[in-house]
Amino acid sequence: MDQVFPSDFLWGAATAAFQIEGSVRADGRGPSIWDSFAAVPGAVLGGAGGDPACDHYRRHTEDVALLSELGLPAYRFSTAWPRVMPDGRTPESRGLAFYDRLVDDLLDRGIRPLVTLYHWDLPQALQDAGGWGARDTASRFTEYACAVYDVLGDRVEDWTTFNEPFCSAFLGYGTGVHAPGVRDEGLAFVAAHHHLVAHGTAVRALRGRGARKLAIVLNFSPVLADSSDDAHLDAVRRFDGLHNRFFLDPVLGRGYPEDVRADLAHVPEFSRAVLDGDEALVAAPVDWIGVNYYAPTRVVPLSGPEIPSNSGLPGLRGVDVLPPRGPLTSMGWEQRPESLTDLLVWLGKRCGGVPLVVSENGSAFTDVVEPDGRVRDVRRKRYLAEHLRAVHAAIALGADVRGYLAWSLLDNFEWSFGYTQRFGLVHVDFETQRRTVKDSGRFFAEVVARNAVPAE
Ligand code: GBH
Repeated sequence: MDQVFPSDFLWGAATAAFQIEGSVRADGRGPSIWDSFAAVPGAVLGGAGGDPACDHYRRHTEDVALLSELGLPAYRFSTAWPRVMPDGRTPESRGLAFYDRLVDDLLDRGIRPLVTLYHWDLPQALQDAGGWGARDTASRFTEYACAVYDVLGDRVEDWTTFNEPFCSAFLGYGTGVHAPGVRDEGLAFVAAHHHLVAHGTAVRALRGRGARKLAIVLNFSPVLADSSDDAHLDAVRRFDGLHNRFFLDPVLGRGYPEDVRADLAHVPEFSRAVLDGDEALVAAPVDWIGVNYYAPTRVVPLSGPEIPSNSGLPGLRGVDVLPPRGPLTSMGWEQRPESLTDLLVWLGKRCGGVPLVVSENGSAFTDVVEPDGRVRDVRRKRYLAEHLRAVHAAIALGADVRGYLAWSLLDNFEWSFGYTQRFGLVHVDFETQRRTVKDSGRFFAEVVARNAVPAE
């Protein structure tokens, strides 16, 4: 029996500029924090950087043709701020022209573009001026958002401000495993707040310019524990607060969660960064919430509420993260599709009428192109099928999920893992730039064509 999706369900695939484009010096592009970070020895596996990545900047026509060949009705990509404004402030028409052509190509093929304005590639010039630690960066972001909107807004309906501010702020300025590689607990929260201020300000500005659908993309990780005694429940609450509610609640207009604020008493920089009126600013209404889901997190309480966490997550105390269980992906992430159902049902209730789109979901495995030209990625195909059934189950349970965008169209630059982790529906040979649709890609194309996933 097939599990059939709603008739207007949106299917597609996602990418991000820095992960696929390459051509980091073309057409006046300025350096981003990821160019600088990748140049630091030891920051990225294999010493890899953003060039040539998938050489998408030069091969975009071929890649749009690939989307079309797979029959995907939607494509989520990000615009690179350092192409549009090489110094973070001054528009560069050649950078804007690239996205202008890309959107036209997509529309010519009947593919709906969803634009993400920020997927982690801050212009280095703005980092030099304080980066997300500086409140001014939020104003610069709004100007950048408007510059992109003014060129693409007549053809692009869906706009998302940020991809995963959690990663950009907490991993970029807290754990330092992402660019700009800063390790400063206080700054991580200041940066997080400035992302949200930028989101709210940009949503208002774009709404004022007539944008039809505005959204933000957040990453979520359902939290599991081995017991439901008070200590375990409190550990779950703490991790969930920081990981899942910290960004969501202010966007939904509820302000920062009270319990998280209390847990953050030891981070005075945070409450100092939140000015009067900021929470109202962040609360600008959105039309949908993008949900990125990969894996759950397992936690255990520590013997005291102030003991530092092994996760290294800024602000987190009294909670350790346990190793993942069962079948893992090559990232070492747990495969647990029921957590996606739980997450979507929970969000469906919490978001009170704001529709959800699964804006990223996918898995990394080691893939090889076999002599017959096929990539038999059985495990990715299974992960995909199981997670699509999990989305279907959430809809049956009442969650308002409007679409599913697979991560990713192409194998690409997987941040600090460089080119060692492959998430694509399409295999990329990084020597020859040859693209090969994987078995999982063919499978996804069938699901999309039939608007249904085969039951187990
Ligand atoms: C997404 O990030 C990105 O949007 C995308 O660019 C990327 O390629 C893709 O996923 C695959 O990684 O919270 O410190 O314990 C997902 C990032 C990975 C964030 C797991 C949270 C857990 C580390 N998520 N991570 S931590």
